Amino acid sequence: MDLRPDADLIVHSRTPLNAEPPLKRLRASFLTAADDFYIRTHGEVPDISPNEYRLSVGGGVAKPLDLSLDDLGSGFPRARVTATMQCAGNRRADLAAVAPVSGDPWAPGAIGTAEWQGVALAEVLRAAGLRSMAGVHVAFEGFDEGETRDGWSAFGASIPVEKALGPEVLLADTMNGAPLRPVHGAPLRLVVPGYAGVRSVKWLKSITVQAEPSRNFHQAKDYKLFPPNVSAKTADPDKGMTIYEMPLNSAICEPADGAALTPGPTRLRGYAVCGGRPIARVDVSADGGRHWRQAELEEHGAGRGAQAWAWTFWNAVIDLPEGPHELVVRAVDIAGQTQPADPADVWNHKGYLSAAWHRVRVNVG
Ligand SMILES: Nc1nc2c(c(=O)[nH]1)N[C@H]1C(S)=C(S)[C@@H](COP(=O)(O)O)O[C@H]1N2
Ligand SMILES: [Mo]
Repeated sequence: MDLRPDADLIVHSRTPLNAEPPLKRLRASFLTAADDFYIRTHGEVPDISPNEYRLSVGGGVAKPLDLSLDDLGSGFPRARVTATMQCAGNRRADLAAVAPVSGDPWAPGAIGTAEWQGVALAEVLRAAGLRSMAGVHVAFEGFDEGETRDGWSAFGASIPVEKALGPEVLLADTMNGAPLRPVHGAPLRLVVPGYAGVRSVKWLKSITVQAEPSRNFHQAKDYKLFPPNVSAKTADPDKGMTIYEMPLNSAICEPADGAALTPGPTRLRGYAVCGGRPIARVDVSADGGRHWRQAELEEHGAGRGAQAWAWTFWNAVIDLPEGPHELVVRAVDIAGQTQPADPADVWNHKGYLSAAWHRVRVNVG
């Protein structure tokens, strides 16, 4: 199988393959290079022959479809979106430092941004004669299977129809102008900008319009947010909040945690992201959050306002005297909402949506 060389990613697990880039490389380019894009899989990467590939569209539609890649290419207009993909477990390591959580201890690298191209999901749903709109869900299944707490099952997820009809939601076949790599979902994956990566089903096999959210393990039993007083033993999956939209978040990518620096002006670089809402401001501190100053927000392509689906890159220069320093970042969105100061305030036993101020300790000497 054509697995990409991943020797230079930080590998959390080999089977299934879960890996993230070092933060310095993540920050190297606004559109994340394929070699630097995090990989999150729940089973084995399926081997799919493009010639035999079929996507089925069924359920509550007037005209069920069975589409080849050629059908998709010739029957629908091309669409594109620049969007950030982020795992619901991004930055989980910060929550694991508060108290034990389940899942891989991702640093802030379970995130990446690409220009995705393909066809709009809405166009395909319309061609299939989507019947009902209100309260309907669009469910997806992938060709991959894996081990879950409930046994062996295919990967699946769903999104509410209102989101599914958004022009930003794509059935994508390319990433930054190149064909999707097998690990990222070739030949066709869903891309749901603003939502947790888990909803962007890779190796897309079927689309089903239905009255309820998917009953697939990953939708119905996993990727739920629980209050801090609920444990793995007491959690009732039906009572957890299904994770769709991602919260406001930010991270310092440079300097690295634990870096040894020389005294003087030091440039901090990082990202800020908010599932759909523009970033209004990024604050940085060199003293653990007692004093703040504003970072410069970098413009890319069409400008920040046009890129609510993509992250915002920021940088700031701070004069650091000798000694240990705690560098901190927090972002503010256009509603004036900001991030919690302390990971303990958002701790949950599954370690999802870790979005407290990001802190990096450096030594200047
Ligand atoms: N079919 C399938 N789709 C999937 C997954 C998977 O294991 N199987 N993982 C999901 C999760 S949890 C995330 S975060 C993203 C990761 O996409 P990437 O590996 O391309 O970065 O894919 C999502 N789509
Ligand atoms: Mo994920």
